[in-house]
Amino acid sequence: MAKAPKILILNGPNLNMLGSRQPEVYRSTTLADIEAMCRARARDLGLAVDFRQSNSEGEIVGWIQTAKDACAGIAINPGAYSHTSVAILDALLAVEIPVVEVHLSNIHRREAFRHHSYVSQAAHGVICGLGAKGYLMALDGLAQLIDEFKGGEMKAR
Ligand code: CA2
Repeated sequence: MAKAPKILILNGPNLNMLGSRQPEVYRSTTLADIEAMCRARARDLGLAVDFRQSNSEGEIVGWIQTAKDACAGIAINPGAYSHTSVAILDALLAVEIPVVEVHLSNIHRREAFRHHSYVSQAAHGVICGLGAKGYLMALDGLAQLIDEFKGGEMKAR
């Protein structure tokens, strides 16, 4: 049987704190809850999952670089690095696999500094404001994008 295509799900700084504070913005779901939801959805879609979180920009860049050969797609919630990191943008532009950006909150209804995301320039799709369900939608979208890439309907970028 063919190996399930692997999706790298990346979470940026402070997302390990989910569920502990600011439930009015991020609800009460923990990152472990989100991981369990993603694993269940990935199983249904015939995908494998590598779920990671880091507070370090360099570590996230390194993981993106290794995904180029190891993974079929990336779902990323870059956290605050969305609004600051050209390094993460450059790494994503170089991988040549589908990328979907996810935010739990609607960044466009929040402070002005959250309205711009560098990462969006490398993303095939962006989902925000739908809480943890956004991660499941990212997986659904990636499953479709991977098929389109395979069929040659879509170029990496
Ligand atoms: O809405 C999102 O998913 C964000 O990526 C979350 C980031 C924020 O900087 C982005 O602008 C939008 C922050 C994640 C930190 O989450 C915490 C959760 C509980 C307690 C402290 C931080």
